[in-house]
Amino acid sequence: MKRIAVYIPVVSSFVWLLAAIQPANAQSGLSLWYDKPAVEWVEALPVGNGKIGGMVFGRVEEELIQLNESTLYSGGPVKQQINPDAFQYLPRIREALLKDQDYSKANELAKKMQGYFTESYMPLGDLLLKQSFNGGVTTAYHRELDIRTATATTRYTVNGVDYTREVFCSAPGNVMVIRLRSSVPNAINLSAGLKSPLHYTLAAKAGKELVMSGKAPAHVDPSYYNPKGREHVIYEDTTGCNGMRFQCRIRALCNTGRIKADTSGLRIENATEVVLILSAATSFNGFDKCPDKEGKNEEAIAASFINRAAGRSYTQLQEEHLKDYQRYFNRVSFTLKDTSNTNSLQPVDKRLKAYSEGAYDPALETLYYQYGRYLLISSSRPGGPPANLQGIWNKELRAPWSSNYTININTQMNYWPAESTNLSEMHIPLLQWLKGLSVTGARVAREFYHCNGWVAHHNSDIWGCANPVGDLGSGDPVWANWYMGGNWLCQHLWEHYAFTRDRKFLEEAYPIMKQAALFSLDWLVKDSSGYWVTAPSTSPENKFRDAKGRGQAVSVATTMDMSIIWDLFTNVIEASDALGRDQSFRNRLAEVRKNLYPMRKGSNGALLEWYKEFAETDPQHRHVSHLFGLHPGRQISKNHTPEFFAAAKKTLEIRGDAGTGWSRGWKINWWARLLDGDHAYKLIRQLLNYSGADGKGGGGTYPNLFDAHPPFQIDGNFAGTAGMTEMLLQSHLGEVHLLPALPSAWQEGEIKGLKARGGFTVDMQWSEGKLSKATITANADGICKLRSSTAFAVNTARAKKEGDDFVLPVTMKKGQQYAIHPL
Ligand code: FUC
Repeated sequence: MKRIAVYIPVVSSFVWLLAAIQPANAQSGLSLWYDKPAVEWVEALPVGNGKIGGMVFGRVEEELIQLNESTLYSGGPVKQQINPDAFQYLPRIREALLKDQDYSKANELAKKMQGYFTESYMPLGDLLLKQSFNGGVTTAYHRELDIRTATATTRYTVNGVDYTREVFCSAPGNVMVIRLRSSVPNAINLSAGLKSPLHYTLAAKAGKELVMSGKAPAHVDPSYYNPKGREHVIYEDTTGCNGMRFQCRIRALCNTGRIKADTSGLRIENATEVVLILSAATSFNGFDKCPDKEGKNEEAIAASFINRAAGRSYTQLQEEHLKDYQRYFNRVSFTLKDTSNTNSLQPVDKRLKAYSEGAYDPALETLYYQYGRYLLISSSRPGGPPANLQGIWNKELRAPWSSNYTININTQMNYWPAESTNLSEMHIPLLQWLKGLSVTGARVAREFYHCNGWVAHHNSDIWGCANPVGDLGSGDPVWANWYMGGNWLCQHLWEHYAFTRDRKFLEEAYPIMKQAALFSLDWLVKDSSGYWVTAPSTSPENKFRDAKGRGQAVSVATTMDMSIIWDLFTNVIEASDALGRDQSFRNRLAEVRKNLYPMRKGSNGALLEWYKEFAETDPQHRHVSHLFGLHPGRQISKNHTPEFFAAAKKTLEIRGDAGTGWSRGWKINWWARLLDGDHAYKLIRQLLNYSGADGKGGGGTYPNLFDAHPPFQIDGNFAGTAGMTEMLLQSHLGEVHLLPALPSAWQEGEIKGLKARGGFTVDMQWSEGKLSKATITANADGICKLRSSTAFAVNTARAKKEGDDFVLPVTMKKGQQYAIHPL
């Protein structure tokens, strides 16, 4: 008979225990804790090492850890020559747009220029841990994710025995480690099983290991694409490349008790402490290798990881993990004065709910901030693929939007906090992946458009899909036919250099940026007034009304296209200057840049999204693509383009504060760039709107603090962290602007370890809403132009008044540190 579990939470003693072991310099309150196990996936707690991802439910008798492996995708290398006729439509679409202004025709022609859809990110499977307690009642239940140690812990008491389960994913160890302990000897009776929604078989090894070997499908259709008369998950590809192999192994180690293994799983009896080590690997061998025929030996890889880890003690594995993780995590601390001091006595889901109803909880804001950094360290590690739409955490075979790379905003958004919050290394997977994308993108540029350079459209995957998707004509051009994915991603190459001043990196990145610029030079055409324009052109994923009132997507020179090209050319010009190469090419870009179709204001004072002042079909649309120049671009600013700065503000006022999770996240960044801290703060509250476990509360945040589009998308988490940083420090205009958008809600606080472009590290304190102390450290030689609304001095030099602010250029040498004294 099934008993009903009663969960009696334990709060205080555990919270104080944590406080006692806290490292001296770390921020406190960095734990997500709950008094009940997770029922829904968005209540489970994520752990990860960039390779293995786990969602820990914290259940008592039937623990579930849903598993992922970051390279496990359906499909294989992008197919070539999929639409060799596409280029023939380019002159026709241009004629329809530039001569006839026939947008319907342009839309139909755009469809003829599509390729196949991308592939999908796959779940690896489930780890099930069954423990029997002979019907005992559970008390003192507590589960948490401590983001200072990147460890998920579940504790409870049954029949007078205290049980503890700890889970972490070690990046240096390449494994997930689970330790189970009981307070009374020999009280652990456990079975561990693996299963997967993919094709798989199980085998037992050496009496203590369970091995799951499987195969990913050769193709999976996106969840939103369900043409009749065909399978949507296909395992056999008759045209050449079958899907990826994978393997997941789990081994049990214990000093006392007995372990048995067969194909039904591992069984452990009468143990006091059990350590389970889990490894996983796939045959993925790069974007251009068939993972079946030319795949890596996943079995050897998974075995080597588990063998290495099994040769170490739990303490050694834990130390190795902490040393690695904390090297990154501890670089930044962020505290806000919190006068309540009682919030952390509530579980996080209850706090979030109260917060979204208006409660004061600054520690939840700083927890959310650091959670974004935690998620990036856990989902994006050098050597692995970039974090996808769900980071690395996905349970669905046909995940929303294939859990791939949506590069018309979402993938870029994932990486906004990477440099500014001192996690530059975590940016590397994206930058590496771009190399492959530029190769597939060059093929697409040639095949689809007969252009030089490389191009990518709105969607991609681990295979570097670069073509417009849509299954040869079934995609809506409002998303499928957008040409700026590669150009925008190149901004990340430049930003990595801007923050790190790593010249060697820039030398390698420059050709990729240059090739994107070459595509753009070929892609631009002159309009009748002599401006360089893009045609066809879309503004993701919004439509305008044509003369007959019909919603249309395809037109000419959308503001986003022109802003992204302006940004790319500017970055290439600055890169060429920094490297001292390609003078004539950079001059050519500068010439073309002067004549790019300019930004314009509409009759309502807002920035125009399209070439003409069309009516919008959805004035509150979640995408506000035409504000690219405000953020993440640098074309619109208060001091350099005040007119467009005002127009951008008007645009956001009209768009409103609502939206999907990621849209709210972007708005934090925009309001920060508009130097309006209070409005940015309003959007933080919008982003931390409690969506509920079912997402019915709308855009915002799930009980496990994952971003809710809804459904779950990780981008909003990253945009939230980036946006809060942007409120405290900006450096995109050749200056280091301290506290540019401090909200009145954050009267007193401290942040340490932020990074600014130019290679600077910044620590700041403020009270009564004003800068009270700061230091700046140079990690490269250069001039640091400081800007603050508070008067300040560095040594004997006083900052000069400039507009509303005080500014002071400081010449710095690598390694030098200066104290900034507010006056
Ligand atoms: C774009 C957005 C959607 C969603 C999807 C992954 O299509 O418009 O809101 O974020 O990407």
